[in-house]
Formats: sequence, C-alpha cells, structure tokens
Amino acid sequence: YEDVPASFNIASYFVDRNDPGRTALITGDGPVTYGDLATRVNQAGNALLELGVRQGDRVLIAMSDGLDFVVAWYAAQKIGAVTAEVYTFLPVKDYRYFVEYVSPKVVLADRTTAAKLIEAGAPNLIVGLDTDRQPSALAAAPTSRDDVAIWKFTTGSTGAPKACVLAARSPLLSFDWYARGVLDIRPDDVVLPVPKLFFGYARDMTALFPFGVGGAGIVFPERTTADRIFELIAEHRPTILVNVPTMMGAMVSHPDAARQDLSSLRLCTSAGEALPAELHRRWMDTFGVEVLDGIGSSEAYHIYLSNRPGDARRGSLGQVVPGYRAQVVDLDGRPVPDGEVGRLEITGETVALEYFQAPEKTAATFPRPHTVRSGDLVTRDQDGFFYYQGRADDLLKVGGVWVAPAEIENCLMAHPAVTECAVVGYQENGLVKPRAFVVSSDVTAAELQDFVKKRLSPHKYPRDVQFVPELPKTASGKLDRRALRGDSP
Ligand code: 3SK
Repeated sequence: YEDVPASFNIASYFVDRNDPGRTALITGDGPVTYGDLATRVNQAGNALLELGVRQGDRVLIAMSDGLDFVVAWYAAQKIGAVTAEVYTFLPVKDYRYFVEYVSPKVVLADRTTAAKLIEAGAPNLIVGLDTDRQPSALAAAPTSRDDVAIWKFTTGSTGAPKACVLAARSPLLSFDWYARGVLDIRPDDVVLPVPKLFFGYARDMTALFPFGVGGAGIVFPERTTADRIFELIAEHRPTILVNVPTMMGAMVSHPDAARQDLSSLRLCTSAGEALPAELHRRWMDTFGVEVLDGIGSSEAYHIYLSNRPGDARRGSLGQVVPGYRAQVVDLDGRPVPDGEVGRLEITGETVALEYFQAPEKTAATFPRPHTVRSGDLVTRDQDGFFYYQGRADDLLKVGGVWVAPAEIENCLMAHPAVTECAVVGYQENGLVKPRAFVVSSDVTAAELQDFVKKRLSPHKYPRDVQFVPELPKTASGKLDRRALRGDSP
C-alpha cells in the first residue's frame, strides 16, 4: 500500500479536498455542499476537542442517519479519534454491552437513542454537539495510514459482537479497489442506501466512496421501506442504489413495482448476504437495472468479491476485487481445486488488525497479517467466479452427510410460489434434520418436499416445512438464523 501517503487523515482526504460548491449530501432539509460540510465538521471537531477527546480516543456514535451523523463521524476522524457506530433501535441491554466494551471517551447520541443510552449508563453522553460558537477552522490531526481509525462490529452468527479494529488506510484502499476499480464511481454519481449508515456497507457507499470523487449521497432518518425507496428514487434520481436481497425481494413484490421509474439508476449493488439467482432474475424482469452482487465483511473492511458492470453472472458472487487475493481452503487451510467447496480466505491490506480484546478469535480468524479466513463456504469456477455455499457454522450433518442449507434454499427459491426461504437444522428423535421456513403463496409442504427430492440428493429434502409471513432479519438486513433456530440471544 505504498500508494497511500504515510501521513493520511480520512476527513482531509474525503471531505476537504472537494470543490466547496458541489453537493455532498442530499438530506430531508435540502442539499448540503462540501463547503458547508467541511465547516460543520471543523466546528464539531473543535467541540469534541473542547470535550477532551484526543487523537486515539474512541467515540461511540448512536445517531440516526442524517447530516449530523456524517458530521460527527468526520469530525471524530479529523481530530484523529477512532469511530465506532451502533444501530439506533437497540434494546438497552445491547447499548450497555457496547458502552462497556468500547469504553468510549464520549458517546454521541440523538433524540432516538438518548433515553436508552442514559438507562444503559453511558458516561459522557452528548446529545447534539454544541457547534454554533465553535471556530470554523480546524487543522487535521497528524494521523498516519497505519493508525487505528475505525471500528466495525461483526455481525457473526454466534457470541456477542466484537469490534474489527481497522487502520486509516482501509477506507482509502477500499475506495480505490472497489468503488473506483469495480463500480467506476463518478463525480455525477448520487448514491441511495437501503441499509442505515451504522452498517459499514451503507456508510462507505453513501458518505465515503462518492466523496472520494466529489459525488453525493442521500441520507434519510426513517426506517427503510420499499415505498420510501421508490419515493426517494422519484424525488432525487440517484444513479446507484445500495441494496440488500431482502429489500430487493420487497421491491419486486410491491404491488406498484411495475409502475416505478428506476431509469436514473445505472447500478444496484447487492451485499450483506448472497442474492438468490431467482430473485436476481425477478429483479431484472421487473426493473431491468443491472445488479452487482458481491460479498464483503467488517473483517476485510468492505467488499472483496463482486460482479463487474457488463459481466455479472446470476447466482455468482462475482470475481476477486483487484487488490485482493482469494483462496478457497480446506479445514487445514490447504487450497482446494476449482469446483470444490471450501472456506474463503481473503488477503489484502484493508483487512482488520485484530478483534478488540479477543485474542483467540483473532488468531482463528486472521491466520496471517492482512489475511482473514472467513466463515463463508464457496466454490470457484474455472473463470474465477465464486459461488456462495453457506456459512461453515450453518452446515448440517444429516444422516452422516454434510448438507449446506444454502443448496436447499437455492433449490426452493427456484419454485415459482416461493418468495423467500431459509433452512436450518432441528432435532428429530435426537437426529439433525433440515427444516425450511418459507414465505410463499399457494403451495403445500408436500409439493415443496417433492420439488427438492426431484432436484437434490434425497437426504437433503426438508423434513419439516413451516410457512411464515416473513423471515426474521438482523438490523443490517441479514437473515437472522439464530432466531429461526431458536438460539438464546
Ligand atoms: O456484508 C457485510 O458484512 C459487509 C460489511 C462491511 C462492508 C461491506 C459489507 C458487504
């Protein structure tokens, strides 16, 4: 990463370099220029300094999406503090966990989160930074590319969330490799996110990558629904929609889907979880907007496998994002041949330095510097396209044979009556069997079981099928398998 200057400040690079007259953010209160944003970042940075926050201190941000969130994040970056963000609709016990684990110098909250953070005992809680009387000039802290700058929380399927500790170089390299290299992000791009900004996928795509080229992001505080996304597209004509499969399903199933004008979009990204080929097809048939499915993680900083514009393959996670190296390895870490299932190992200088205060988890997940051994199972074909095969810890041993829930889910999704589905294990007379949760109209359990039996090896069919109105999702829009399995939180 010699290309990244040794002395590097995230706010100076992504905010201050831009033409002050250009639009940086589109908010419910109107557009905000880079000039306005830079001034507010400086004032908020001065307010943080006055509160005693210094280079290397941690700032926990629990704020709704909007200008204040973006200002708070860059202000902390500008003074060299380390940012960590959490969702705004968590229960008090989760805030208590984050406050204790992060041990921040200050917690930045807003009206949505303040009461719960007070109940959680958050020390140094600031609700609305007092910026008006602060000077509008601020020299950036002398941070370097290798300084810790960002914490991103894991959304792992087991255990309490842990922070991936990331260096300042990670967002810059990711911007260069993925946003420029794959998305070809441009100054006239306007990005609309489906997930909220506490999720790094959305924050970077909306308020970091476009800023790298003088483009703009749209921020809105309310919960995301298909209706709201359609309204925002009609109102602001974005060029890139940052999406997750759940919302893509909701958008294609919307009763007014066929009447929507999505012609402003040049791309729709999909990440967070694998996009079923069938949903991809329905999306293309309904909206005709190119989808770039990809996979990323907090451990790797951002997206490391992705389809490319003009070369997207349905059902595939795409190819390695240039800048990274990817290997598919067996349980002993040895590479497996193309076509065989294995764990994905990613190498690149954006990869986290460690999990905070979790040495065993760090050693198991980061076998070498700059390398993360993900829990994702994949295959690679001869053309270098990767295919998702589920999570290693979701595998089920049925009748002595390993079964990947993702294979059964992909099969069920090919049935025209199935909108969404998920497969988990359950115990039947002490033995593990696959159980399918299905969102569907007009099909019976027996029909679906026959459908799977005809297409996959017989032991893979779901012994139990439960019809549900919707599948449980985590705050970042990923399927909540723990809830389906009935695991204790
Ligand atoms: O899917 C994820 O977990 C993720 C995390 C950080 C950045 C990007 C993505 C897709």
